[in-house]
Amino acid sequence: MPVVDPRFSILSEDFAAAPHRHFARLRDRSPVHYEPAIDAYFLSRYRDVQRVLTDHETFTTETLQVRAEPVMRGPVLAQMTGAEHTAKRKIVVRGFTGPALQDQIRAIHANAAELLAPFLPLGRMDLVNDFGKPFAVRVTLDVLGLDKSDWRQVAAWLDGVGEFVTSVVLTPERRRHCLDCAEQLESYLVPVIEQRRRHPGADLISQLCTAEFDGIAMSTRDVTALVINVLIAAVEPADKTLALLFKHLIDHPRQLAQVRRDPALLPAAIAETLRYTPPVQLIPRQAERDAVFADTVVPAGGTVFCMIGAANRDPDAFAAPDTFDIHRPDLGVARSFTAAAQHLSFGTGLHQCVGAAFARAEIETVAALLLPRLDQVRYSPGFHYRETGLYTRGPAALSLDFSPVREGVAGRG
Ligand code: 2IO
Repeated sequence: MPVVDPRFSILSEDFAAAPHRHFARLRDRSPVHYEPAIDAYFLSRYRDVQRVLTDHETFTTETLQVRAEPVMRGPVLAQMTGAEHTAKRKIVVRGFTGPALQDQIRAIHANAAELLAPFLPLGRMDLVNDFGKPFAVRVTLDVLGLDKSDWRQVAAWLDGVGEFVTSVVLTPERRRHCLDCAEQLESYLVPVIEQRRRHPGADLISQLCTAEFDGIAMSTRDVTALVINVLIAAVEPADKTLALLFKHLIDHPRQLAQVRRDPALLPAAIAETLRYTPPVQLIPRQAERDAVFADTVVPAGGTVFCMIGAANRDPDAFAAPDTFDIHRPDLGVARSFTAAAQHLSFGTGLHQCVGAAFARAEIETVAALLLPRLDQVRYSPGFHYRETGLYTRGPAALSLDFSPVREGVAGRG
């Protein structure tokens, strides 16, 4: 057995304050770190994480039955297998690529411009709470053809759903609250889904209602779960990725200047942000049978958490992994948003993120809109940077100052 500090815990405040400070020690000294309080194994090496996410026979997504299904109100894509998974995944892919994605980019641009406008003359904006969070919810509501004016209510329900799926520990009280949120979200969605089934439009909910696989249409329960899946997956990581991109660029002024000069570098800056600080830090799997990693056995039935942040900083996968470098040759920018991505921030294997192309378009469109408008962008005086979350992780806030834009000039260009 490797020598480990028995007092060290991933559930400690020390780890929560700065997970990346513990990654190297975990990879070197405790690559299969067991947490007795939650009976789960944490894997931190790139090759182990990659193995877990691609060996679908040994590591299943069955744990989502308890980790997701209760708040998704039905089975999500990631927990499906075989022909059902292939067929439904194709339907969702179609909803987020090609002509559908082109429409979505228009919605992304319009929502971003509208939300940004009031802040431009002020010269100050919290990129997380003033912009990123409302933006992500509103865009997703537009894509689904839901009423944008409900965004605050939907955001509150999604907080509960997100807390449930991303919890590492959950008290009975919080669990009840999360389930209440999910039930209310379901009651809000079901009448809309039934209506779209009768009168389909061009939105994603209508596509899900009318799409067929093996000649069978999806039930309302299936569509509800997929819609809640899309809502949480599109909302939860979006503000984090955007804020982390700006944080890293502000902290690396030379790279910020390069991206400003050459916006063609934006995809590399986004891909490197995803590698360096993945907004989704953990991906759970369940061992179908005993699995051996070096000198440790994960027993059949055991829960495994893939530590994406630690894997993405494994020196066996990336040179100088703790350096943020948009020019790193081992990033493979062109592949970074595809199944061949080198970083593991969209997962890998059969269940790799179906929304990766949408995520790229979203962050790219918004960053390309913000960068030229946020001239002289810097942290607001007295701003204290802090990240939260073990499962999904990002800045609690990102208060930025920039050169105020005179009214009337905003929105041009
Ligand atoms: C809803 C963690 C927000 C997904 C999830 C149980 C399934 C799946 C993910 C991401 C991001 C969420 N898992 N998206 O990790 O759809």
